[in-house]
Amino acid sequence: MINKINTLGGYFHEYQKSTLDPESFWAQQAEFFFWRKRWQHVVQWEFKTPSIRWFDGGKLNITENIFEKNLYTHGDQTAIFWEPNDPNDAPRQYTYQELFHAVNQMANSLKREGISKGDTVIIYMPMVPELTIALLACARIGAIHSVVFAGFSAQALADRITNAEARLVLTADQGYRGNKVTPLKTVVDEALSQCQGVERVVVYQRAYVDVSMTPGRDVFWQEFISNASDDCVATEMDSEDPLFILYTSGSTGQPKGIVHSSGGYMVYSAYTFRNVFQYNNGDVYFCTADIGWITGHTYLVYGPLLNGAKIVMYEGVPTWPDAGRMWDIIAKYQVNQFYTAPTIIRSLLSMGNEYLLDKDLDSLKVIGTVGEPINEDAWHWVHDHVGQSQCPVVDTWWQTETGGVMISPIAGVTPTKPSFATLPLPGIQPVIIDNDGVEQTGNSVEGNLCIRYPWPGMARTIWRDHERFRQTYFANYENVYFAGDGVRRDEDGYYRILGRVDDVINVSGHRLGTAEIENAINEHPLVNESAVVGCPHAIKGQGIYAFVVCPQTSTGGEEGVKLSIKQGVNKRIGPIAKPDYIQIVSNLPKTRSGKIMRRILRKIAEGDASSLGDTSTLLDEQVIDEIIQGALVEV
Ligand code: 6R9
Repeated sequence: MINKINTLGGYFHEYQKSTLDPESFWAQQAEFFFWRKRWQHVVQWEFKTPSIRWFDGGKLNITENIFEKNLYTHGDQTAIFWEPNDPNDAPRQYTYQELFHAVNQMANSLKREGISKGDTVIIYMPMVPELTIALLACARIGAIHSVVFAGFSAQALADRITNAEARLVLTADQGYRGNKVTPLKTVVDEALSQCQGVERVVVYQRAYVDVSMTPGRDVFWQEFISNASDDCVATEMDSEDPLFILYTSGSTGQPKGIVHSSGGYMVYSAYTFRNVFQYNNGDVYFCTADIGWITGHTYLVYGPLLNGAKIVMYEGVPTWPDAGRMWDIIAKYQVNQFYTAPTIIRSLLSMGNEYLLDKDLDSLKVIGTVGEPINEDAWHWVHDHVGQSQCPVVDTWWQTETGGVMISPIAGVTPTKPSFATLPLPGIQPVIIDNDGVEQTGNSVEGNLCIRYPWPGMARTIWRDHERFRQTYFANYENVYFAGDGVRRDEDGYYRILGRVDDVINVSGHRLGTAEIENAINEHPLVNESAVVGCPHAIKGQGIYAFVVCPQTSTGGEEGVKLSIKQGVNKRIGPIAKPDYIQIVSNLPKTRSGKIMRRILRKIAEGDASSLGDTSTLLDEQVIDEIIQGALVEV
């Protein structure tokens, strides 16, 4: 079993060990896994190129560490409790043994199809157990999975299929989320009409509705796996072989295919899961994240399953059929650890406490949050009412790129402070650097959050674009990883994340690049140009505010144009990227050299026009007055 820290003294001791001698520290953690062949070097790295290699020379398969290593002790134990969208539908369960067979059967079917180590597979599925099976089946045979969140549009899916060079897509006929039905297969068909290379589409029948099936290309899941053996020897992987690609937004238009490794990611996801949540064998753990995001990868699938955990996987949305659904699920499965997002907490909070009445939440031991800063109100509400003041709340800071939690309390061990991610986990060395590249030492300082030394779970590259990887994370400041977040270290040495310092906005915990949204808006035939910034939003954390230059709004009037801009963004990216506010302006504030002054637009969208700062480099100051007068929020 993985080392678990139990006391604050123990934490400081482990932390010190991990910084004084990181190699011994991580080698010790890696000992708990089954390696076909032991590594030769714990870590080899330099952040210039960058080149990061963990457990080099080691051979393994992550699924052998989920299954073979543990089946004799907990093969009959539940791995997945699956809760359907509709509470009246039948739930499903898998033991580790059953999951193992299902994974093997799919793995063999993929092999039969000609998929092998190093091939990429796109997964565009709803939150059903088969989604987890799909990931693990890929991992079993060394295929690199790339999950695309099932809320993304056909165009966004096509972009990812093209970039990942996938030959095979796994999807479903439909997905259910609350009272909404998503026609996933139709979206896949549309995506495939816009990209090349996909030879096979496997369709899981969630709803058994009629879908169009292209002969020779499309096959139903049941048929695809029929007659495949449920016995499949795992493919041997090098530690540094890619396990998966997951796309995330950056500050420029194109999403980045973040690549994670097999060995390091395994060690890091399992170690952080056990420690942050203080998972004990037999506990029931519930993470509300969709597997389409990194949280679902690391803390619904890999971290928990590597620890032999019992997980609850929920198909639907937190407010369906009403705002008590989360509490019903916790009571039904007697959940011990509950990991969710501030936006979900805020939305449940806003619906009132009556949904908590008579719910049995006594099983809860730990509550975790992730995705964005948690405001104090939400923190106190979840702590007092959901956790009944008995559960530590762990505010976990991390990123798609970091692979696992970086700065977070260890539940019940680290004293918490509302809205603080508190202290770094062992092995993580945060540094704060100002915009001039000067490290801010000591406490009560603020600046850009960077990390000094590699950790096993960190991303290794951007798929097919290592130069962008270097530029984004390693070029701004020398010899550190640059996270893109601002941070404050308070007088106690506690870390408080302040939000992104680049052009990324965080809507309901989901990262969206402003450039990506602008590109989508600019595709509208009547739009000349646009600038998108974040604005405060009570539930989503940040909303999307678009300033749009659109000289001819005649057809359908201004409202008509706004509606069609929203539809365009929906089609290009997906519903999460739809602007909350669209302000039509005659011009954008620009510098003499033609740069849009986003700083000013941000202030206006934040309702803070009184402190615009220096506007002397503006080409035309009048445009600011016009924008302030037409602002859609109070300024
Ligand atoms: C895991 C995940 C990463 C960005 C990150 C930061 C924000 C995540 C946070 C947080 C404050 C927390 N973020 N956790 N901000 N407190 N506890 O969310 O990955 O989707 O890649 O987003 O989310 O801005 O840089 P990802």
